[in-house]
Amino acid sequence: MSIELWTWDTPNGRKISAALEEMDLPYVVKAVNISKGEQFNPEFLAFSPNNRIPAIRDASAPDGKPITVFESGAILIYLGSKTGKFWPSDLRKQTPVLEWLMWQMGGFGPMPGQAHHFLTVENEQDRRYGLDRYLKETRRLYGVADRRLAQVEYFAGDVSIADFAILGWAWRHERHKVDLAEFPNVKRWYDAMMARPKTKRGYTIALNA
Ligand SMILES: N[C@@H](CCC(=O)N[C@@H](CS)C(=O)NCC(=O)O)C(=O)O
Repeated sequence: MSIELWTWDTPNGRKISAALEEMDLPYVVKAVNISKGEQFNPEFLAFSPNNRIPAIRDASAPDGKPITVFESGAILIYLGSKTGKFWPSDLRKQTPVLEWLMWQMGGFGPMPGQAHHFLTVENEQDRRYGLDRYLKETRRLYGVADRRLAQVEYFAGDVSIADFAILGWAWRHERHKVDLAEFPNVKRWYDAMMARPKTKRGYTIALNA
């Protein structure tokens, strides 16, 4: 049975379409137009109480019963646990996946997300401090990623759900004014991830129709 992916064409949304493709899980897209406020519809809020995409509805969890999951990090862990793919069960291998997934959820998402917000503020005085702060913090995070990827091919060694999470935001590097040429290890990783046919499908499938 197909998983329902409630989503929109955004970095957090793309994380999950790419993961579903990579895990060969059948899914149907349920578009939630966040620019029209559809994330506040009671039907969506009933299982995504923070009024944010993405969220999923899986009619058949591993125990055979239906389940819903919101928050992209939780969804990635759920899907990895369900399939046994990109989410190692061995604690030593799982720990770096969790570290880099949490690094994304806590920083490499919220910081560029704030930069995107301040880029839209028209009043220069209102914009300057926030934009400067979040662009700087975003660049710092790219530096952290670049140093990590100088040591390992993918964030946790092998391709994992952490890569799917981080890729969602790296996909918007132009929007937050980052030139990947300045972060050559990130660029090498980004190009390798985007060359994966299933990931590519996750980034091209329509999420807004
Ligand atoms: N921590 C959440 C963040 C989700 C999030 O911020 N989603 C945005 C789109 S990328 C959203 O739904 N925004 C709607 C709103 O702000 O009302 C996750 O990773 O799932």
